[in-house]
Amino acid sequence: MRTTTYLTLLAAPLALAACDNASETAEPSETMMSEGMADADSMPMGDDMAMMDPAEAGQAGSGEGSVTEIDEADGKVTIDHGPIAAVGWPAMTMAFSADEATIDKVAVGDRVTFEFRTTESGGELTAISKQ
Ligand SMILES: [Cu+2]
Repeated sequence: MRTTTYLTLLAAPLALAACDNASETAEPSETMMSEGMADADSMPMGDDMAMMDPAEAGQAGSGEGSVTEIDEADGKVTIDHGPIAAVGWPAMTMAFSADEATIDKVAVGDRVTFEFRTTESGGELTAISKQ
């Protein structure tokens, strides 16, 4: 009887340890899967980039496109731009925030080259010039 009790006491912590190991190995893959799905959900940017992953903010990029709209009151320049590989953006039409001096350099219909940095809500123009 003594031996049996001893083994039972030993077996219990071992079983718990085995359970812990099992859940530890299962968790990382579950976490990676759900993160992957979240990324996939936030990737399509369409016309508005509000869904962009905030972790990507602050990247610099440059592109080419056409100015389709200017909103001086809101400080926005909307550009129909081509793909921008540096930040992983497909071609799209989107509004960039821009200061007054930048806005004054362009007009609707202009073909432009521009530089920007990404922000949580999309992008902010740092330079723009007519082609
Ligand atoms: Cu864009």
